[in-house]
Amino acid sequence: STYKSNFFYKCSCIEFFYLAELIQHFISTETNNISKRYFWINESLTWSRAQNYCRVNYTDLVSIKNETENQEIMKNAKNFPFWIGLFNNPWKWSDGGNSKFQNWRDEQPDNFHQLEKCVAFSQSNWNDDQCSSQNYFLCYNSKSSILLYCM
Ligand SMILES: [Ca+2]
Repeated sequence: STYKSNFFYKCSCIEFFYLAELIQHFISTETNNISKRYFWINESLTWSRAQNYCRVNYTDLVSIKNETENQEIMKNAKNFPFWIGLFNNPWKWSDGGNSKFQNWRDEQPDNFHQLEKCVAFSQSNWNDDQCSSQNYFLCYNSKSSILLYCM
């Protein structure tokens, strides 16, 4: 007779998806976004169209929670300026993150003509800009690559 290991618990699809969700949640919250990947979008859109594009095709516009991410995002930029997920002074991140990290350019944000409610990365720091401006942008994807397999 063949030896059957019971190390592999045979679970139903529902259980499996639930388990995968839990693991994914753990990866994105407990670890330092190990699974976060950045995607440069070489298309000029308004801030809200860029946000929508990222939400449909990836997770969201990038959020920048610390200097490490700030550097990482700068490395992924192919052009400046580009939209990031910060908007609507008092500033909020599009993905709901509540990081206090900020990297404003000198004398910014200036909310020029009271019309600047969206934030673009320009060169090495940030500037508030009109949301209707068309900029390139950077999306991120936090989905981990957990293989779903069930019978
Ligand atoms: Ca400005």
